[in-house]
Amino acid sequence: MTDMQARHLKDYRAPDYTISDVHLTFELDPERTRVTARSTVSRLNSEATQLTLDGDELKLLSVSIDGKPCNDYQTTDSGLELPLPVDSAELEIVTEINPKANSKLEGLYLSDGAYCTQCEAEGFRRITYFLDRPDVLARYQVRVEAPLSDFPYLLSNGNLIAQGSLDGDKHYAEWQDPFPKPSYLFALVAGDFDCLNDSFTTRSGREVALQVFVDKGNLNKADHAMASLKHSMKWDEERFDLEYDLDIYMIVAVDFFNMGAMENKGLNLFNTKYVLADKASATDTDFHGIESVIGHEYFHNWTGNRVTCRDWFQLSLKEGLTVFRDQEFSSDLGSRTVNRIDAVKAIRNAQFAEDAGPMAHPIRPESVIEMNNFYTVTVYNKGAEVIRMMHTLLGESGFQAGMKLYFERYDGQAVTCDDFVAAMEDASGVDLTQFRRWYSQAGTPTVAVSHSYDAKSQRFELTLSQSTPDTADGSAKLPFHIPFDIELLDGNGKAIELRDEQGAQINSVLNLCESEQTFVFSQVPCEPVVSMLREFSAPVKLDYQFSEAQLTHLIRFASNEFSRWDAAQALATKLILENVARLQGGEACQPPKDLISAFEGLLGQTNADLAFVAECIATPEFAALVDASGKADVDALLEARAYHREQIGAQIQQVLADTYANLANEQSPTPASRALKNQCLSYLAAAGVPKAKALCQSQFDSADNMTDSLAALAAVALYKVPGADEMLKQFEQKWVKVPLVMDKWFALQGSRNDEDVLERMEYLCSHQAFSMSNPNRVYSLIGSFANRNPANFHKADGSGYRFLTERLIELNSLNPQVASRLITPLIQFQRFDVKRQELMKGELSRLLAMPDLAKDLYEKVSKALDA
Ligand code: B3K
Ligand code: ZN
Repeated sequence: MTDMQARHLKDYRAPDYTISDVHLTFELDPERTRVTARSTVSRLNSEATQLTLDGDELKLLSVSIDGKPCNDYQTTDSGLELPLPVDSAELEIVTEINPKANSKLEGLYLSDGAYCTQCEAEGFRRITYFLDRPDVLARYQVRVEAPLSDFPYLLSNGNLIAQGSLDGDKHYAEWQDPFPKPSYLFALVAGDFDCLNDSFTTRSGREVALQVFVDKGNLNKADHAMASLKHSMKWDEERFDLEYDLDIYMIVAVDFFNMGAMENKGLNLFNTKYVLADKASATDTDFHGIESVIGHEYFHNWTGNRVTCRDWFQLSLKEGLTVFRDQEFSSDLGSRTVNRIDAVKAIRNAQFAEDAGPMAHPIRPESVIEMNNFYTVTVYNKGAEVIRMMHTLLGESGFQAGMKLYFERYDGQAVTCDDFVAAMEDASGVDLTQFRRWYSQAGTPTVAVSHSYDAKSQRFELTLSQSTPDTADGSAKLPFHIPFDIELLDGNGKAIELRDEQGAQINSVLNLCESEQTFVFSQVPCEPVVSMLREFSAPVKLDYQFSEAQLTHLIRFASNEFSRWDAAQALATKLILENVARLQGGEACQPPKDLISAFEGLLGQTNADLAFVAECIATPEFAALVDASGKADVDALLEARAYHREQIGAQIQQVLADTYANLANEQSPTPASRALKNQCLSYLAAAGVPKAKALCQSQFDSADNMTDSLAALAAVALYKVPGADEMLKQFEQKWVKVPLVMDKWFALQGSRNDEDVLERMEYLCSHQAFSMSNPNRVYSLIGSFANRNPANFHKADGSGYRFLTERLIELNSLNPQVASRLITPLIQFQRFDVKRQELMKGELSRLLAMPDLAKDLYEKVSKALDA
């Protein structure tokens, strides 16, 4: 029986023993790999007499201590216990593992014939018995042995120190990593690859060899990854004053990978999705994703590897900070506004829902059953928002001073989120006492806004009050320190200078620290329109009834582009929800008139950032609308949203068609121009205007890049434009041998809202290019069905929920981590009507009754049903 016990942050204890050096030898074999681990163990707690090591699915062959065989040990469900009443010892453990049978893709496994590893969070214990916890930092030396013909490349962390041939066809390589590291950063790869070589000269003049390893035949798709790596290295020197520290940096792309990528020291492992790209097969979004993930893993070298986490509850220490860093990297290299919009969408479309559901947790969780369940939008994305708020409060120079102090204090150590905040505080002098609540309290605060204006005294008062609803984790809800960025606009759209009661100029970021606070502004010549929460200055919801006129004013005049986008989205959301209410009352929907004229204005701006305009005119996602609804009426929401798109497409079809035509004729199209062009196309298809079919068909036929080809295909497939099936067939025939492109096809199929989609899903699950054992395929087909096909997933007869549950049952034994990622929409049932809630709960009960339910799913299902 698997251990379903939760572990708690409050129970953290420093380890009794540590391992300073470990020497690993791998004799690779698909089914019987032999691992010899020789560790130098030191006792930290002089009272300790027994060493307890973690282990999972290992066959133990032998144990010896200081060269003498030891039989006095015990294996348990979770590891190995042996008496060790000494201050130091040399421990040798030999285990045997079966990489071929490892379908969980944690520990050592085979991906399309290549050996590779994934150890974070607790995969190293599936390789050997070890102190598999992040506060045990050891120096690693690794020897890998394997047949030369199939595995010419033998890689591990650090520097290559020896290699040679062995008996028969075998050869070996030895690697040494000079930097002590926790076991989760260990990596090994053995296989046959094509390798792209390059180099980077650091600012201090050291030359670093760069290598990107890809499956044979894919070398021409590695250039963008390499360029992104070099940009990352340079950017981290310039913006954060951080230089790379080894002589070599390797990236290996593998097909079978549970998540995006992994920052193992000097040897990153990547999902092929975040490495391989060329114009023909990858979209602009893919290119951007690659740049950002390559950056993210590279930035971990300092924020994660050089300074790591004391325990897994501190995960946001490295993840929130590194997401913040990768967001800044993308913003410095590309459009800051569009990157900010993307980040905010992740919070509003997914993180708010997590806070409102059974898995709600603070960015530093207090209790965990399966650690892999906590690589969440809360820990990552809200964690990054918390770092960003500190950046707002301290300013760039204060923040960088904090980073400098953090590295001075903690380089080479495993530390806590509190240590990070203390460094920020000490370096800047800004008091972050109350701010720390963002680490311990879950939930999305709502800030309610009211105001009053006195024309005579020209005083404007803004009252902000905050409240946070209870969350499933039961964490406290004391007032947060909320940086609240505002702008006051006059009737002509001009910004009014912010002055306090005494008339002194003040900063646009207000510090809301109490439950309720009133801010008084003087010398305000007229009643202003207030732009609020500019740049999404805190991860909160606003409670303020903007009028349509105020929102259109903000769309036109807010000095900050993000605020203009935010106002456009708020207006669209407001109009869609008003139509939902009309439908519920048996009335007909009303066209979104004000929004339509705002869109005409936006599309008419000749010198605007086109990607920004594309984001402004985009329709809020179903998930964001559900969040804004409180309780969602699925059918009315879908109908109102579809009506909204049809109306826009139909009423401004001429402007959309003209914009489309201008952009389609551009001599040198850019990702931004494609984004806007394809947004126009999608509205025209949604409205079913007569020329949509021909436009889509001709774009599909003539596209020289995947962005355009996929956008045309999506427009016909999602809006039932005649000819969709033929185009899908053509696309399939062209790309059936390219798995990453087939993922796009699967994702599109999974999100089609046609009536027969479930039957088709059964067929697609048996498609030659599909496999339940490959996470990318599963996320594409099943994930898009569960997350991007609300009409079918939430079908009133429960067939969508049943379909997902059956796939989860399959995945529970095959790859529980993938199952656990997919279950999210099923556990977030609270937002839906009682009938749907019951259907979802019924499926969850079915899962809970399974005799061999993995703890990944157990944690989520049991919490959901308890709620
Ligand atoms: N640190 C890894 C994620 C590991 C997930 C383990 N289930 C990738 C990243 O965040 O950079
Ligand atoms: Zn990360």
